[in-house]
Amino acid sequence: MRIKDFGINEIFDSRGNSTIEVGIAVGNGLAFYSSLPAGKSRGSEEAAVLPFAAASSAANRKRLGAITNRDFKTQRSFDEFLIALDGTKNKRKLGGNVMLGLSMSFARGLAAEKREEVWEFLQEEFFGASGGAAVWEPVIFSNLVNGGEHAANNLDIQEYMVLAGTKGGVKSAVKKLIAFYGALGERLSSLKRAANIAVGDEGGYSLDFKNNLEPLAILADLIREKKFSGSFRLGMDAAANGFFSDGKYRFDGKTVTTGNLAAIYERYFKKIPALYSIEDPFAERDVSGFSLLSETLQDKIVVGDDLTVTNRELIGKYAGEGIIGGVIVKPNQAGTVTEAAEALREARDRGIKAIVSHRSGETDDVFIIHLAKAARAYGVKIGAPVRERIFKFNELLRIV
Ligand code: 2PG
Ligand code: MG
Repeated sequence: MRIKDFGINEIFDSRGNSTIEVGIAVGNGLAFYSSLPAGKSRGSEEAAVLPFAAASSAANRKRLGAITNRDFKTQRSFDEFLIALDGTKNKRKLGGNVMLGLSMSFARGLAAEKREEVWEFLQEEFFGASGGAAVWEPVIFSNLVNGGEHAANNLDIQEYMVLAGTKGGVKSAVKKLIAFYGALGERLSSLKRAANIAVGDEGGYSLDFKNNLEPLAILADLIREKKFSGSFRLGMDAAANGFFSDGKYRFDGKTVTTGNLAAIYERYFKKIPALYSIEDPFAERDVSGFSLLSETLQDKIVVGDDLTVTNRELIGKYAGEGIIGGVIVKPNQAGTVTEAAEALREARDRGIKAIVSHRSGETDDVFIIHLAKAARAYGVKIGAPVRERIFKFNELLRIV
């Protein structure tokens, strides 16, 4: 495919922050657009994000001019060209956001040229014709209580998620999640005597709690009462970079060590049998915590996010050491579609669970759902089933 022209526009994400939309024109009047989400709790090794002004500066447009009027036959060859053109480790020259926008738009263009859905094209390009399993029954990681950097409440833990299985169909899972979200709102407003409950960045409820355990206990009780135990489990994203400093954690108002925190999490898993996964339980630099906790968890998983930043080598390393049983894949941590696909392949080859994820600042772009389907990923992490988050749920309904 040959790119005739490209454009970078300023748009706004779900927090009202500036982000970019990147388009390519490929001739015959055809153009393809992609928009970029933004993280707030970020790993230090994520691909660089250039603000709109720098992304669309004359100097950057000049550098990017090299992609026009050149033939690229595959997604990989286009992405490798971008990576070489940028030439930095963290994509700070062209901007990881600019590169991923071009890369996603290029994938959309190649898929259209082949008259295929984006997921079909990605599957053939990166995951073998069938992508592995014949059916795809992703677990939906839906964040229903928000804390940490995503909310103004007193929770240190960033996300309390319901993990909804889709063996009975995506529609039935989404309907159950929506009903459960409503029931949870009513339960919280009666428990906390609050007529209005604030929501956080990903649509989950964000009022104050007694401690970091209380939301889990409330969720587990409600799952039992609603008789959803067969289809719902629970997960957390601690995003522990956010409450780590000087080698210690600030948790429930106390300063605790890595060992203390591991013991606290172990207690959570014992108390709440429905709890299945915990993401970034320790800061990305505190790898010892990950090994401490994974040793004690048997049929539960520790998931890497800020720890692994959608990087194939890091995923291979930590999966190889047995300290993660799952990994978050966010294309904008990596900066090209090819690198995100490689991260997914690495997870598959290492036998750990991959969960393709949104960011806390989102747009209406649904590319990640196609990537997840192409890879037959274990899960998709897409927020509460409301507001701007619903676009990803609706794309799942359409393509699964
Ligand atoms: C996370 C994400 C998404 P952010 O930590 O997993 O839920 O948050 O996009 O702010 O990094
Ligand atoms: Mg995370």
